[in-house]
Amino acid sequence: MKKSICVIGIGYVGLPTAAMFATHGHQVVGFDVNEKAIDALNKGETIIEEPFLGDLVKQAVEEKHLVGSTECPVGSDVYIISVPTPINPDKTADMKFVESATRTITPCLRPGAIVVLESTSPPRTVTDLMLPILAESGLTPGEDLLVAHSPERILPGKAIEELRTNSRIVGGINEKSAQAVKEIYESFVEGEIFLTDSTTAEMCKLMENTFRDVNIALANELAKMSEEVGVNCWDVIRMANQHPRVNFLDPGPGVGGHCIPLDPWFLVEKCANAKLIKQSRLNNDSMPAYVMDKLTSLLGDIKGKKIALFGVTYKPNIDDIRESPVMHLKDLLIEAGAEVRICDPHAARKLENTYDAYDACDGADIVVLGVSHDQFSAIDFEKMAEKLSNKVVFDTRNFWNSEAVEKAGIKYVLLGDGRRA
Ligand code: SAJ
Repeated sequence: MKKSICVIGIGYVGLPTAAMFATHGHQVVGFDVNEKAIDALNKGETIIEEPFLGDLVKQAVEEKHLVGSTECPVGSDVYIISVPTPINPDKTADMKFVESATRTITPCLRPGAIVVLESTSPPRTVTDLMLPILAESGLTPGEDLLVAHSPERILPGKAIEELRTNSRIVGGINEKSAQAVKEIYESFVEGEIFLTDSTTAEMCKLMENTFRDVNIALANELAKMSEEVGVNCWDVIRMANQHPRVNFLDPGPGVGGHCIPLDPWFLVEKCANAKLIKQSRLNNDSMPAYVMDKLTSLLGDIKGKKIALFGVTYKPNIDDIRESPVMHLKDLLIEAGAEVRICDPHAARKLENTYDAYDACDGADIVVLGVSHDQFSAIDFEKMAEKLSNKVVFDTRNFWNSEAVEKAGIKYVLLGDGRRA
């Protein structure tokens, strides 16, 4: 049945979600305090690089099923909160956006309203933070006000596909709430929808990202240990992964994005037993400094060195630089007095100074591959070699073919390869 839906926060998750509901039979308002995002939305445009999102938003806006607004509509059937949940400098969750979104919608609620929290949040956010505020509406949660947490779990770069095909968790404050929210998402979710309580749903989401973080920490530790004992971690991973019950992730210069580097801290804050989780976070956060140390041992004093930095987004083939470990590495290099030339075809729009691949290499002392964007597979290493003043490449992702690099007369150094260190 057609519903009026208000999506609060039209960022990386809210906008795809709003567009999906709007193209699947519902009337949607995208509400945000960011006027730029709302203006763009009402022109049918997007300020986010995400495959298929632009066309979907354009279609929804042209069909008048999606409008942007800086004011929260009164009396919508459904309110979906998808605002950021950043962390404070002391690594506790900063819940001010969830709190203010909840306060904003409370006076707009009418009997029968449904409220869904999609933002990744610490355990007990729905019960302890949201419900007391929502109850100020005078409605009775679980009866004439249905509330649930249904965490977003889409992979940036594959958001539209995953919104449709992933399974979904709906954690209601009671069964009636969970069932009602399930029926709404069924309009586009093809995966299975699991019903549970809100705190279990919060834990599921946090532990999914924590699982990934802990496993990446293990891969990063393997990379460091491999350099200590003189083996190539990438060989170890390739062969160990042949074991039917082993599946190593990839080491790299650290873990970025707006989710995985943050979410495990929400557990550390709430649970004294989250010890492995905390250590894994620290391991992953140590990677930019570790890469910096490797560069220092390759180049000597970093001061005055020219570094060509290929790829600064938090992962390949997207434009998102939030919490990017390579941006952190860039800051460390600049602090140490290096001149850093960034080449990043995806982030170029967001950064002031970026260079074409070969201009970045002009006179450079080293090329650092930070992120393996597809475009970098087409690099002509002969042409690169002509530009470099010191012919060295440091690959943090095992992306470039060592033979092709070395054939061009460039020394190839690989993170986690103790045979070359
Ligand atoms: N990374 C590695 N090694 C790997 C895999 C990833 O170093 O083997 C790094 C990436 O380079 C990147 C970071 O981890 O810096 C995170 O990238 P990602 O692709 O693992 O995850 P995100 O942050 O883009 O999306 C995650 C997803 N969660 C899981 O896969 C469990 C996604 O499904 C969630 O919806 C999203 O977080 C979120 O919004 O919470």
